[in-house]
Amino acid sequence: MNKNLPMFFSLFAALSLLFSCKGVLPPQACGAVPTENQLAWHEREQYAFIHFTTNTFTDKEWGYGDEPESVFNPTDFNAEQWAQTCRDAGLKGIVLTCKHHDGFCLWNSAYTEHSVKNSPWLNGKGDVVKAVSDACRKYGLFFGIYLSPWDRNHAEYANPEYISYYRNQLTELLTHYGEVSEIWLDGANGGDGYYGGANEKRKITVDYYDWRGTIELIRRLAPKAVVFSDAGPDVRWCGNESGFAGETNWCNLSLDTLYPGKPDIMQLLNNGEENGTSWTPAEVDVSIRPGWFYHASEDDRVKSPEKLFQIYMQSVGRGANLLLNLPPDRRGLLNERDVDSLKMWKKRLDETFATNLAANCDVKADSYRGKVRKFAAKNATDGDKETYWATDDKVTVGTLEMAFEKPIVAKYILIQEYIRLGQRVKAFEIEAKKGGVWEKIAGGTTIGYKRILPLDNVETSAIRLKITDSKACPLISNVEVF
Ligand code: FUL
Repeated sequence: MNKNLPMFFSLFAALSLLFSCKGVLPPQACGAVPTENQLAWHEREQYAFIHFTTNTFTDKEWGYGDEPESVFNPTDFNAEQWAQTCRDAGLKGIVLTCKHHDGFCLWNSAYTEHSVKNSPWLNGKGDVVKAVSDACRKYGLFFGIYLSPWDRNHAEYANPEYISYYRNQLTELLTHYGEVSEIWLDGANGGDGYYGGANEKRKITVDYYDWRGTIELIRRLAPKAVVFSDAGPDVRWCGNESGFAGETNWCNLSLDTLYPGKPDIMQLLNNGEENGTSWTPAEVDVSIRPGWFYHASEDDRVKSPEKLFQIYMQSVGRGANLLLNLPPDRRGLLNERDVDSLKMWKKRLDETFATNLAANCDVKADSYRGKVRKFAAKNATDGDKETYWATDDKVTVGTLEMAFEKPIVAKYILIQEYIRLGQRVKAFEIEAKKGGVWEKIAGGTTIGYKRILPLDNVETSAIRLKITDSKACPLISNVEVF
């Protein structure tokens, strides 16, 4: 082969790319944008929370901190059953309560006696954190940690010494168990507790935890992790534990003007802020049972597959991530009832989103950026999340029309913005063509990373997405119809 050929080919490729873009520049970012870690977090979409500790054995939700270590004694502990169940249910990882408010540590921490090492389980040689992090790696799941800031066992809680204790434990967790992808900082601080025998109520000030210092430590020890708390910095709480993000859900939030007790803060967390200055997307944490921990009395109150599907639509379907809590029982296993419900939920998801009817459809837009292929309508249906349909700057409305070879019955539409350049869309409508006439069948406000809307089994030959308002030119990277 002529050795100059590869050079000709690359020159040709470069020229044709230049020609096809005709020097049209991509849009500039609009407002806050996600970091690489946040982008990776968005793609995880749904994963498990696991609440397991002495509470599982004392039948409580919040341990006081005085429970003897001897109560922790699962009879049939199997972290691989947890991981396999999660993987089979399409959950992408596990965030484990390594320490809940009672202060009991699921690993052998060098800094306390209140841990598995003083329990009868495996003669004090067991390590739940290791078992779970190993199982996660084996089943291709990410691993995350929950380390409760509030510690009702520790004598120094509310004193400066406790902050060093907390950071020492965080250091153990972030250095002994491989990569940690999410760190979950709980906001609960109920006041009373055992506190090394003091049995009293302790109050802390807003700046007690010095989160800035702790987050610096996290950044150093776990550079790929996202940090969740009520108000970020990387991921925010959605403002409720019932399983829904706002129908309007901005990933933006102004962290500098947030403070505990701010009026309407739950609503703010649920909706985000259109012009918020930080990229702080919402995570929806909800339990498959009424409680976060296992209680035999709740065995018949496991959420049904249908309820889980509804939660999925109100979390992932609204551009948030879903953190679904699965509490292992006293055997140390995910209970059969929970496993069955998860299986049926996964089946429902797989069946619902099995065939993307927009994959090979004929797609066109009323306008596209610089009239170059790189920003044309086809980029929204090409299955490549890095390409997108865009309009010219200043054009904040637009219509994307998908025509189907044969009439279809549409049940759902899934839309995604190219969030690398910021969240933009403020309002949109979905129309279907019926008997040659366009009819509005759905609509909404924000889209963000992902929006899924039901279309009520509409029979149609074409569907169009109308962006009716946007903060800047809309960038749509993906549209799918099911
Ligand atoms: C709350 C805690 O108080 C609950 O026990 C649970 O851990 C939940 C996820 O967060 O703030």
